[in-house]
Amino acid sequence: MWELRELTEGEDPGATDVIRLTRADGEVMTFKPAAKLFDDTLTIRFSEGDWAVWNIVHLGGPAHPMHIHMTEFQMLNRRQWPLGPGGALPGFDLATGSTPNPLPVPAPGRPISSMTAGMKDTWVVQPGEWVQVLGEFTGATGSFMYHCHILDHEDHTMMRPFTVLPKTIMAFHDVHGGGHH
Ligand SMILES: [Cu+2]
Repeated sequence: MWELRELTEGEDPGATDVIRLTRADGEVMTFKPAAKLFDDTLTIRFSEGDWAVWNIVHLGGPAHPMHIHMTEFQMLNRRQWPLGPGGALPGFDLATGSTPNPLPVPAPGRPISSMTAGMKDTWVVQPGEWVQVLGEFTGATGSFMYHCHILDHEDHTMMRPFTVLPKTIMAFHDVHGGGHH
């Protein structure tokens, strides 16, 4: 499970671990992992009261019930790239951990049922899906987790921390965590 950061202007993406996506508005975004393992650097930091959209992108493998602690979320949309043989995502190269070319804008995915549309903290994310959920990080501060709810997955690197800081503390950090995770 990777936390992605968007490349800065002119930054060399290298040959491995490069994820290229096309947003619904046609803009191509290029990402590299900012963190992969539980003890890697903290990259997601909110100020209490922040609203944030989380983007969960599943590039192949089994379904994952993704669970985010601390607050509840509403699913904004769910899109789907078509899968190839064996459920693999064409366009994602396992050998380099990269999408050599930008993945196209995904098609509309599974419809959001009235049950799924309610406030939730866990969603089953299927391979090839790009899910966006919106949540308000209010009511508590501290360090929290998000993870896959399958214990074997959680114990094998599918768990990461994020923090919610009081506004007065957040003022000392110049990087703002919200908006693009
Ligand atoms: Cu999982």
